[in-house]
Amino acid sequence: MSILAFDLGASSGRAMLGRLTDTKMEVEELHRFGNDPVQVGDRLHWDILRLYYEIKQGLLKAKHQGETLQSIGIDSWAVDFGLLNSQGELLGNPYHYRDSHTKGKMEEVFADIPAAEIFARTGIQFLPFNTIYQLYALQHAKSPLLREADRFLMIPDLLRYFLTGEMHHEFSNATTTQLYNPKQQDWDRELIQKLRFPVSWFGSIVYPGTQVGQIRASLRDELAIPAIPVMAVAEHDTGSAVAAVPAMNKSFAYLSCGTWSLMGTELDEPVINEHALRLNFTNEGGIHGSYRLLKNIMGLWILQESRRAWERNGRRYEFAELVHMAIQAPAFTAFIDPDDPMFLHPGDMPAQIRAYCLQTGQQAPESLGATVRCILESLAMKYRYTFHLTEQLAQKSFEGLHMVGGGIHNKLLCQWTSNAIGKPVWAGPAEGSAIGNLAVQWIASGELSDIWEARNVIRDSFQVDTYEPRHADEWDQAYEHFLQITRL
Ligand code: LRH
Repeated sequence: MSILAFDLGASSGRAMLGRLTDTKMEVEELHRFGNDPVQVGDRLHWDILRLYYEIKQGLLKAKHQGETLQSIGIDSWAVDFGLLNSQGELLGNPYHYRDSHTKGKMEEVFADIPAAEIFARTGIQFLPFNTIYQLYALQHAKSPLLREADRFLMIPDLLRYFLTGEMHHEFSNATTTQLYNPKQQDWDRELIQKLRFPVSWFGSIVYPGTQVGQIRASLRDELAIPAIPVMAVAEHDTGSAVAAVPAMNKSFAYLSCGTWSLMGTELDEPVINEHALRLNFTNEGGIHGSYRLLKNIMGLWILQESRRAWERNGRRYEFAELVHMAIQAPAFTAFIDPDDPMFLHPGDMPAQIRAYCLQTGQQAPESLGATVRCILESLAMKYRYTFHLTEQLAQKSFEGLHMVGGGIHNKLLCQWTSNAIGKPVWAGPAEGSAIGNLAVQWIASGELSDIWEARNVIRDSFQVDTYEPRHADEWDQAYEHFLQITRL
């Protein structure tokens, strides 16, 4: 028997088939597909029906390969959602969290409800695109969607609903809305009411590892497949990625490295205090009641978006080529703060980087190599900064850093991260989210006893590369310069 994980990222998705032997996990990529957002006029949307189509393709490929699926689970990026009418039909195409309609909305909400109160209730970091501000933006724009809407489902909840016909809210993703209260272990209905969002949209919450339906009859007929159980996993991809961190003990730091870089640690309880509020750390729900104390760092998005800009100008570069150019460029000539809001929305990233450098009195990178070098060095520096903040907040000292996710294919970034933090980096597995998704399904079926057995098996099954720090003095000096430039 095998199981299937659908892992949907902000630029691509995949269907990964998992098999468990006595001691090892085996993962096979059955289907991979693009997930390109679609700009329509001023709005940026996800192509949700295409994603559902690709999920069906994954199911068909499993069938054609003769697999008997024990269960399936879906994880995706957080914060985004669909609205459904009273007949259970999707209203419109979900907005992309990088759509500009949330600009300035967070501050408008604070005028009504102070940030400190929102944080005390939810423990979630302030990102302008959190679900709470997206809903507020729709309300503010008097969107007709809100008049018609009867239910609200996060992206994996929505796709799961398409598959099963059942509506549930999965816990890990629900926490990212900034409308969930970890103390009450439920939606914060008071907060929802204060914002005048309909409380009836927010139904009961299910936890990772719960069976939440099976493939509905119409889809079974359409694809000629049997009734496969559908499981709630850590449906927030970062939750699944952290479940797959091959840590040896409870005290570990991780960096989930993809379009976003998510850095932090796993704890039994959320850290909701003034310090966490000031540093803008988050407490996202994880598996088996754990919380991820972490911070979002803009991540490889800046490089992906730069590459798109260069492609628009006529040439598509492979990431390996860009990394090679970065190695040839001189070291530490310009820094950016990757988390400056000017890098959040789609646009001409190389031009934005030049503008940032000029504004901060630096020489702007002109060549591709210098631009890529600036991005990767700045990311490594921001990792160092965030690593220290995580240690402070968690009151722990970490021996090194686990890196998981597709970003670890960028070996230069792994090495520079190790150089920057002055500690070893253990990089792997690259398919963290899919593996964490599979692991939760195996724990639910009893084939793995718990997350620690799962992490041991993951460590034995997948490649993990160690990077030791190099050139410590140069990186220390450059870090001081980075702090001055970015005023962190
Ligand atoms: C990473 C991620 C991250 C969220 C962002 C919207 O894919 O889920 O954890 O903050 O997307």
